[in-house]
Amino acid sequence: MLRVKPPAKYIWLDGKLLNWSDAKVHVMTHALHYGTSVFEGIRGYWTGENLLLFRLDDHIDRMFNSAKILGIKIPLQREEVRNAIVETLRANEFKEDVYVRPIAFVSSQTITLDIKSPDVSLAIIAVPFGKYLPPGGVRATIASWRRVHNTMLPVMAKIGGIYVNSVLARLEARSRGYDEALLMDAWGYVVEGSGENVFIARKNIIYTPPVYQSILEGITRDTVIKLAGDIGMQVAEKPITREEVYTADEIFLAGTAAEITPVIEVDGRPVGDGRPGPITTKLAELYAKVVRGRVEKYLKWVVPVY
Ligand code: PY5
Repeated sequence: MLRVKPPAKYIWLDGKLLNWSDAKVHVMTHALHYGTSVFEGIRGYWTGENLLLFRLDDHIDRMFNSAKILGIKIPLQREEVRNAIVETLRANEFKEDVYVRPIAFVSSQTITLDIKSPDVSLAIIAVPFGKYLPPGGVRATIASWRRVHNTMLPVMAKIGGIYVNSVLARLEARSRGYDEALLMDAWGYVVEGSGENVFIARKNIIYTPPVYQSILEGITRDTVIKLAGDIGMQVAEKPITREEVYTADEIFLAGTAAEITPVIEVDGRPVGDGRPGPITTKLAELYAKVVRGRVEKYLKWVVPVY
């Protein structure tokens, strides 16, 4: 058992704000055995005056879509989930950057696989959060585990069980001394990081795999595509080969946790000259401003907590 100081005061569980150490589930919980949960990861940025949640409604929409795909019913309406997230953050009185993790899970205490009319619990956890990947650049490796295909598991949904695929790839990368894994699909196209979408730049064009290549439809991915377009950069969605990765001018990972993080090496080969490139740097700087509500045009994407 963890005996360290809890990272936050309160966790929201099924309508109540509980003390961190009281937010528990039973060991017979269906989701613990079978991975039957849907979750989100949302960042909140502390500006010195307010806590701004980035693209909150898009995350809530994706969580409801994940639940629809899995076939479970989140016991609240969208608006109620939104209010519960804000309530949890206010109760914790955060005055720093945070990561919010809403999770709906099948809480039935049963051995059977059935989730026909399941009990579904909803928890909202929020913790102080800094950088997820080394901000100066990631050393990545192409994992031997392949990304699961959407004919096998619905990877467009953020379902707990699907993350075993990511955990294995990341474990492999870390155990071989790399910071992060890149995953190929069954056909050998590089499709994703373990918890990030992937972008490459070659000859001033930015490429990222299309949604039909069994990727999570990342909200940061969407942000990058829109920001790049708005500042006149060319972005194309197309399958990316391993050779294109090894010879890219720039590579970066995009995700809520990762934000925009440059990849500076893949499998011992430097990306470009081995330093973060100009396209990545420009996008990362713009992204950092946008999420902190410093760009008028994108204020629609931030939701103040206080
Ligand atoms: N692909 C995968 C497999 C992911 O897990 C994530 C997010 C993304 C892409 C990027 O999606 P988005 O931009 O919508 O966040 N990963 C989570 C995150 O919060 C969890 C990481 C441990 O970034």
